Amino acid sequence: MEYITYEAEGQIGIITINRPKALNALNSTVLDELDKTLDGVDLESIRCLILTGAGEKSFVAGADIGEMSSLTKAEGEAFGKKGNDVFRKIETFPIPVIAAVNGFALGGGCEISMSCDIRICSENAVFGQPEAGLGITPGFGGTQRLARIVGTGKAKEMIYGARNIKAEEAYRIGLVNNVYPADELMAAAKKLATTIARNAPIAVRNCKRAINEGMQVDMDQAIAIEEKLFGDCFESHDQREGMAAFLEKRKVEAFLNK
Ligand code: DAK
Repeated sequence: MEYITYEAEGQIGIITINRPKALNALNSTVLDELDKTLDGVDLESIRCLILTGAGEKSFVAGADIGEMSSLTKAEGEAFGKKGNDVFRKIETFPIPVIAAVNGFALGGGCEISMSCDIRICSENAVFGQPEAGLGITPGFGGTQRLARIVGTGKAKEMIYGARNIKAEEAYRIGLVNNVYPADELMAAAKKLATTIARNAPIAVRNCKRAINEGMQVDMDQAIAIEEKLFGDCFESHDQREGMAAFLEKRKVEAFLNK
C-alpha cells in the first residue's frame, strides 16, 4: 500500500493514513487502500481498531482539493460515493473504531473521525468543515454526523461559518471524549482500545449495533433492536463464562469471541 499502514498489536489494530506531504488528505487511492485495509482486518483476533494520521501536524486535512478541483458533476458524485462507502464501512464495522486525532481534522478529516465510534485528540487538534468557503457542501456525511454528535445549532454555526475549532472547544461541545498532550495520544488510544478489547467481543459488537441502529429509529423500535441483540448474547461461551465468573467470585478466565 502506498498511503496506508496497518499494524496489529495483540488484539488491537492500528490503521495509519500515511500521506504527510499533503497532510494526509484523502485522495481516491487513500480511500481505496483504506477500504482494502478494513476488508483485511482479522476479526477473529482483532477486537478494536485505532485510526490515526502520520506525522505530528495532521490527522487528515480533508478530501484532496487538487483532485476535486476539476471534477465534473458526475465525477464529484462518484468521489462522494467512494468516500461515503468507506466511511459507512467504518461506522458499521463490526468492532469499535477509535479516532486518535493528532492535528488537523478538516472537511473529510473531521468527517472520517465522526464515522468512528469514539474520538480522542491531541492538544494541537483542529476540527472544522471548511467546505462552504470552498464553494461546496460537506460531502462525506459532515452535515449529518456533526449535527447528530454536537446538535444542530453548533453544527450549523460551524458549517455555515466554515469555522474551525480547537481541541478544547471540541471537548466542550462533545465532539471528542478527551484531549491529551500530543506525545501521550497514542498511548491513551491504546489504553482505551485495550479496555474495550478486554470485554466480551460478541457483547461489545452487539452494543455497537444497538447504539448505532437504535439511534436511527423511534424508541419502540430501538428497544426491540436492543432486545434482539441482548438475546443474541445468550448461550455463548462468553456469556456463560462472564456470569459464571461473577457467581463463583473469580476473574473471567478468557473471553473467546464465541
Ligand atoms: N488537499 C490537498 N492538499 C492539501 C490539503 C487538502 N485538503 N490540505 C493540505 N494540503 C497540502 C498543501 O497543498 C501543501 O502541499 P504543498 O504545497 O507542500 O505541495 C501541504 O499539504 C502542506 O499544507 P500547507 O502548506 O497549507 O500547511 P499549513 O500548515 O500552512 O496549513 C492547513 C495547514 C491544514 C490549515 C492548510 O493546508 C489547509 O487549509 N488545508 C486545506 C484544509 C481544507 O480546506 N480541508 C477541507 C477540504 S474540502 C464531496 C466529497 C468530499 C468532500 C466534499 C464533497 N463530494 C464529492 C460529494 C470533502 C471536502 C473537503 O474535505
